[in-house]
Amino acid sequence: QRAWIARNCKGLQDKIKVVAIDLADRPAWYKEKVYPENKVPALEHNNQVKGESLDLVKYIDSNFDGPALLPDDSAKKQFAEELLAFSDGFNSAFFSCLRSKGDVSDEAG
Ligand SMILES: N[C@@H](CCC(=O)N[C@@H](CS)C(=O)NCC(=O)O)C(=O)O
Repeated sequence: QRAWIARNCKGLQDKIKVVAIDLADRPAWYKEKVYPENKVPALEHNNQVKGESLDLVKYIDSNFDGPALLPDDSAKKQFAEELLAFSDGFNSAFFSCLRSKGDVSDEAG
């Protein structure tokens, strides 16, 4: 979703086509021909396929037209990186709690 939001915020709806993948029923071609990691999101650009949503947000910001998503000021940029890293860690912990079958109250806290 964050890569999709980055694409939309930059107004790239006509330049980056979204192909929805049903994770419960992944098509074989996705792993075989597009992204061997078989995860979403992935972006094909200039005959190369890249993954990792946070990297894609930065890649889209740097390699496509549209309003800048990150500030120019280096201190603000560093703070933005910290926020992104924090939200990434938070998301990972949160989803690991959702998938866990045991008591996750400590981890969730
Ligand atoms: N760190 C990766 C995580 C990618 C990821 O785990 N995507 C999930 C959907 S949100 C996925 O494709 N899951 C399928 C699987 O793990 O097999 C990113 O941020 O892009």
